[in-house]
Amino acid sequence: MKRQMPSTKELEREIKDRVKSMFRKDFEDATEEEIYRACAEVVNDVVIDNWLTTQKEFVKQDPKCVYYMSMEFLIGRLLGNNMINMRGYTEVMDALANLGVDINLIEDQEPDPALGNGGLGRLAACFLDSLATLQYPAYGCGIRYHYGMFKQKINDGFQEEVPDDWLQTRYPFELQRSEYEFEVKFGGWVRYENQPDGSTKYIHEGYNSVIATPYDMPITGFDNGMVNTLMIWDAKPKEVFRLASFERGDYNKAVEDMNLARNLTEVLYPNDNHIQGKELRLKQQYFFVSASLQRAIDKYLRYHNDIMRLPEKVVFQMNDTHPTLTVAELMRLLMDEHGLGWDDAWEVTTHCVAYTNHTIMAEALEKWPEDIFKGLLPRIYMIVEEINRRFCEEIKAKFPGDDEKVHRMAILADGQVKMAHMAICAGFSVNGVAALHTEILKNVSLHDFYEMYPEKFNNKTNGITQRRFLMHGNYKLSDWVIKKIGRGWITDLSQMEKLTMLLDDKKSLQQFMDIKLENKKRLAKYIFDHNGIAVDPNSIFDVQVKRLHEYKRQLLNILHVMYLYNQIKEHPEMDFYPTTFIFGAKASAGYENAKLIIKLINNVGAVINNDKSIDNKLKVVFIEDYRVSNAEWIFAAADVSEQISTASKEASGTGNMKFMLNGAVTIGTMDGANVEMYQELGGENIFIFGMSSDEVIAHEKNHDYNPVDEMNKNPHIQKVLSQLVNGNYSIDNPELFRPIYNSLLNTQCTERADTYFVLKDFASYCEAHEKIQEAYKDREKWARMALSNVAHVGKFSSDRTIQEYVDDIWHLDKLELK
Ligand code: DL6
Repeated sequence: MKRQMPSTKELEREIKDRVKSMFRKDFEDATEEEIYRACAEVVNDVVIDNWLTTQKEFVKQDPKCVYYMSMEFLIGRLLGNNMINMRGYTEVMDALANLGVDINLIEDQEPDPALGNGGLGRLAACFLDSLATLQYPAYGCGIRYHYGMFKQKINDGFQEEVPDDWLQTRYPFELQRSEYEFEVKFGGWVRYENQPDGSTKYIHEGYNSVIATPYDMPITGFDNGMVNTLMIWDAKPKEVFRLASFERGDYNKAVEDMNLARNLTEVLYPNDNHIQGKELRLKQQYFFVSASLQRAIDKYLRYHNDIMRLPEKVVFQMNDTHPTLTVAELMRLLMDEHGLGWDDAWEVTTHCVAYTNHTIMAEALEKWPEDIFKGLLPRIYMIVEEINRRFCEEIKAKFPGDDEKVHRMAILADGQVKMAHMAICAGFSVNGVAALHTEILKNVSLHDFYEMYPEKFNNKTNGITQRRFLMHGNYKLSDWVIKKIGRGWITDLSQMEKLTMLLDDKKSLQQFMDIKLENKKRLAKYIFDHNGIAVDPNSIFDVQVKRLHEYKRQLLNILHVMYLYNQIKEHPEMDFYPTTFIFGAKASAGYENAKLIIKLINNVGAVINNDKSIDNKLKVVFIEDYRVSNAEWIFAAADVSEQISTASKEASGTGNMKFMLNGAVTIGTMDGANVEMYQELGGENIFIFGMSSDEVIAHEKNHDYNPVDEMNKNPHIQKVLSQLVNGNYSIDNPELFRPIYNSLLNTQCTERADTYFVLKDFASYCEAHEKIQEAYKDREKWARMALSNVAHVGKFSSDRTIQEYVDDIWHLDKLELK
C-alpha cells in the first residue's frame, strides 16, 4: 500500500520530535541545518516504506528492468523533489511556517549532489524521475564521487575552482548496501588452461582489486508510491591494510590496493563534451560497469536459472560511450563466470545493450590508447580483440574490397580502442537525442555505421521533468496553471496545450506576466545578495546559462553586448528597452579559452554596470556557481532564453526546454532540439537566426570560410574586435583578451580561425535581437508569445521521451502498484 505524507499538524509534531531525538534540542534552539536533517528523516520514513513496497512488487511481478548506465547523474537536491513527488511539499512548507521557519532556508541547507557536468548528467536524472513516475522498473548505475562538479568562485572576474565536498557530513538520502558488494579487478595477466572438454579456461592473475560498495538512493515517482533505485558505487580496499600483509611480503600490493581504492571514486572529471583520456577515468568506467553488471546478473539469477534468457528481463542503456565496457564485461561475465560459449554470450549481450550518442564533437569521441587499455584490462582487451576481428570480417563480407571502410570502422585501429565503434557494433539500438542530431549521425558522423546497420538507428528527442523545473522551481506559475487547466499536465505535459485558450484573454495574460515579474524580483534579490549588483526587474532578463564551451558561443552573446553598449553610447537618444544580460557557466578547469571568456564577460560587466551615462539601460551579470538549485530560479525569471550554438554542434540541449516551460522566449539557431521547438511553436513565437547546419557542414567541408571577410564588411564587428585588444575592457593589461581575438581572426594561432562561425552569424544575431526589442515593447504581444511557449512545451517532457524509449527500445513492463 502506498504510504502518504502526514498532515501538516502531524508533520509539525514529527519534525519537532526528530529534532529532539537526533540533536537533543528543542526546536527553537535547532540550527537550520539540524531542521533540514530532521525534515529529511521525516520524509525518508515515508519514502522508505514505499521503497520497500516497490521492491517487494518487483520480486512478485518480476518485470523487465532497465539499467541506465551513466558516469553522471546530476540529481540536484532531493528533499524538495521528494516532498513534491510524495505530494507533501505544501504540508511541510506550512508545518515549517507554523514553526516560524522558511522552507527555502531549510532546503538551502542540502548540498547539491553535483555528480555530473551538465546536460548529459541532468538528462539521466530527469530520465530516472520519469521512469519512476511512469511506473517502469529501473536502476540508475553510476559512481559515488566524493568530490562532484567543482564549486565556482569568481575572483577579480576569473573563475577559480573549489572542491565540492558534498559528503562532508552524512547525506541523508543514501543508504550503504554492504550486502551487495563485488570485487573488481585491474591489471595483471591472463593464463589459459585447456579443459578436458576442449574448451579453454581463462585465469586472471597478478591483479590488483577493490571492493565495490553500492550506495542506494531512492528515486520517487510522482504521487504513485513507486520508488526506484539509483545505485552509486564507492570503492574500498579488499583487505584492510594490515601488518600481516607486510610479513607475508605483500606490502607493496597492499599499498597499491589501498591507493587504487582511495583514488578510484575521488573526483568527477569536470569535462563537458571533451575527453581527457586519463587512465584513472578508464578505471572509473570499468569499476562501475563491472560492479553494476555483477549486481544485475546476481539479482537475475536469484529468481531465474537460464542466463540465456537474460534479455527478457534486463536491458542496459549506455549513456554515451563512457559505459561501453558494458559490452566486453558482459561477455566476460557470461563466458568466464557463467560458462557460456562465445556465440551464446554474444547472442545475450547484443540483445541486452543499447547505446545513446550525445555529441558529434570530435574531441568528445572516446578513444583509448591500446597499451593503456590492455595493461589495465587484460582479459577485457582479449575479448575486444575478438569482437573486433569478427566485426571486421562482417564489414568485409558486406562491403567486399572496401579496405578503407574496414579501417575507418574497426574498433581497434591506429593503436586505439574506439569506444563508439564497439557500442554500435554490439548495441541493438543506436539513438541520437534530437531529430537533427540523429540525421547528422546517420548522414555524416556515423554514416558508415548507418550503411551497415540502418535498422539500429533511431531518434529519441530529449526531455525534462516538469515536476522539478516547474512545480518546484516556479511554484507560482505551477499553481496558476493548475487553477487554469487542472493538474493533468503534471504527469501529461501535452495538456499544457489547453493554455492556448487563454492566449487572447487579457486578464490571464496580465496574471501570467505578473508571476514572471515576481520571479524576476526573486532573482534580482538573489543577484543583489550574491553579486552586489542592483538590476531592474522591469528590464528584459536575457539569460544564457549552460556550460562554457566555444561551440555554445557565449562569446557571440558578449560581443553583441559590447556592440549594444557602443550603440547606446553613440546614440543616447535611441529607443532601447533596458536589458539585463545574465550569464552562468562553468568552464573545465584546463580549458583556457573558456576561462578567458568568463573573464571577458565579467570585465565587460564591470565597465557597463559602472557607467552612469547609459542610465541603467544595460546591465551584465555573471552568476557564480551555476548549478541545479539556482538554475530553477533563473529559468523561472527569464524573459529571453539564449540558445545560440553553432548549428549542428549542440546535440539537443535541454536548457532550451526548461526556459520554454517557464515562459521564456528563445533566441536561437536551428540547432539540436531548437529545431523541434520551432516546429511546435511556429516561427512567430521564437527568434531564429544564423546559418543552418547544412551551411555550417558545407563550409567545414569546403574550407571556404574566412572570418576576416566578415570583419571587413561590418564596421560594428571591427569596432568590437578592436575593443578586445585596446584595453577598453582591460586597462591594466590590454593584451589580456588577445587569445580570444586570435581565435576569431588569426589563422596562425588556431587550426581554423573562428571555428564556431561567431563573426559569420553576428549580423543576423544582432537583427534577431532588434526584433526582440520591438516585440517586448508590445507587452501584450510579448505575454502571448511567452504563454504560447508554455502551451506548446508538451513534447519536451522527459515522460514522453521515456515512453518512446520503452516502446521502441526497452520494452519494459509497468509495475502495478495499488
Ligand atoms: O543529451 C543530453 C545532452 C545534450 O542535450 C547536449 O546537447 C549535449 O551536448 C550533451 N552531450 C554531452 C556529451 N558528453 N560527453 N562526453 O554532454 O548531452
